[in-house]
Amino acid sequence: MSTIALDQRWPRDHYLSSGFRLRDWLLTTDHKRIGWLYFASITFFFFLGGIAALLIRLELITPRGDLLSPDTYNEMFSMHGIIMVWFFLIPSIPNTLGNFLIPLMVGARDLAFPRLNLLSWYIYTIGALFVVLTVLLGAVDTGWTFYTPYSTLFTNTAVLAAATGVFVVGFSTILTGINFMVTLHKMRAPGLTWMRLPLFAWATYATSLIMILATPVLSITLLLIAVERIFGIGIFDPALGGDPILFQHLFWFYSHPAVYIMILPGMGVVSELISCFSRNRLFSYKGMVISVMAIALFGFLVWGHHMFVAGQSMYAGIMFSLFSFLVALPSAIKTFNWTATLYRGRILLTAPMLYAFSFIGLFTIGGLTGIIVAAMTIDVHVHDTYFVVAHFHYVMVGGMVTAYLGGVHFWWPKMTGKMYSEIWSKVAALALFIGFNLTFFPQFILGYQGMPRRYHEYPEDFQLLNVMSSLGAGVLAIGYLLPLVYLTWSLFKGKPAGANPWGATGLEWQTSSPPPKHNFVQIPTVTEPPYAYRDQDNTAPFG
Ligand code: HEM
Ligand SMILES: [Cu+2]
Repeated sequence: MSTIALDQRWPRDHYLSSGFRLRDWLLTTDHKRIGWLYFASITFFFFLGGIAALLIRLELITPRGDLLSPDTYNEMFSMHGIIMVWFFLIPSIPNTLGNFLIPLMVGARDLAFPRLNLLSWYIYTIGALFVVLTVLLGAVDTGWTFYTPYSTLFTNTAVLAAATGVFVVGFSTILTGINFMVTLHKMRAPGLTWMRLPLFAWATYATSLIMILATPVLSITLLLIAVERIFGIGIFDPALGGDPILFQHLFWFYSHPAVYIMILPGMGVVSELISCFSRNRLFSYKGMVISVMAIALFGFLVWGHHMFVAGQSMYAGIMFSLFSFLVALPSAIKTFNWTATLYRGRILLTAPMLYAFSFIGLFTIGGLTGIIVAAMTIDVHVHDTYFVVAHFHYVMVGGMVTAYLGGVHFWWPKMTGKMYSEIWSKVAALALFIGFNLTFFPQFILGYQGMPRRYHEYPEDFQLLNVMSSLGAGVLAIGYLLPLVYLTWSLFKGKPAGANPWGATGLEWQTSSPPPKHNFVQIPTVTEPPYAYRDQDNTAPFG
């Protein structure tokens, strides 16, 4: 183990030490503390959604519906999807890591609108808690997509309450997007040109664009459900002159771009990790920036690939299929560029790097199967089967969640000033990779063989693959619980990290760990391109 004479001292004054009372936290406008507030609430919702997932997998161990009643099963997968998509996947990386890092990365003392930032957290938390309370009011059984006419005409569950919660959380998303956007435009340190911005910041920028442009469409769609349910005005109900397919158009016009709200920040995180731990400049920085922006823009053109079997015209289907193939191009460019960065790099197998490797592998499988379902003729067979379930879990969990954990480990020393356990973190990363594949790979086969999604019973022939999947879910759960334990442990017992334990580039590493309350005593001036890793960095200390 090599060590260099880095400043390992604990800073005397830092953002965590300035005020310990509850009101110092609940009324804080410090972006770093708000990052922690999000961290706490998002982690809470993640485990809540996880419990629902485990119940689903427990039910599916046997072909009979013996654990949950059919209605309870429907409510379980709806709660799982609603919590995970709206309250975990969409806000997680931007609101935790983004909040913490963006001002540090651009050399600013805070986000552009610190109080708006705090307000966004309150809106998010209250909206999400509200939905969780609807479970007590009789739950929701529409799935996370709220498809009409089921949601407006047939179900007697708490659709309106849940939709209200998601509607409210949307404001938090929009405000956060505006905050990042203005910060990135207006508050970059001298010399930090757009082409010197870290890729995580670029990814946050592209994500903010989608947040601001797409979220209002979702909000209006949810309002229309309320209008139809409460006033009986025919918007989606054909009997009243409405159009049931209209809902799907509006919903996916938001929700397809929303999947890029989830994955783009993950790509940003992985770019930082790959570059740092292969001690190499990121291959084709400009190509990465262009492809991030291209993904964000093309993402708006492909919503109809969710509706190949919903009765849209063949010509519309052909165009949506074509555009979907096109989105895969910039995604592939990014994957090739990460690989090219690794090539001839000096690869250091830290826990964050293991997560980055997992990301590349799993996201590639998710992306390639995305192309398979984007081919209209195949989608007719696999639509609404477990094949689609496997596809989106490979991108969302294999992609986004893995990148999130990689990022949390990478920046943990910066956020807390402490190092975590080297061994346990690697064990967790490995458990996650194995558990994940065991859970979701069998689902590709199940779906391809014809097992539909959202059923709580199935033919006996499907049992073996379902048992594998449920076993995997158990391993996966361990992979998520472990970090909770050793990261918390590190808060109290971890070794001091020092300002820059990874020898990484980037302004955030020029502050002490944890950073001072206002980030920078003197605003830094940037003179170098990003990722200027050089040979001498090869001797950086790794615990
Ligand atoms: C290469 C890029 C991608 C392509 C071409 C693609 C294509 C598709 C297609 C055609 C479907 C509809 C399948 C069906 O319902 O029959 C689908 C479903 C889905 N995809 Fe992707 N996808 C891509 C990337 C992603 C990413 C990056 C995410 C998330 C981070 C994602 C999340 C989803 C979700 C959530 C669904 C299912 C929604 C539902 O019905 O509940 N996809 N994808
Ligand atoms: Cu889509």
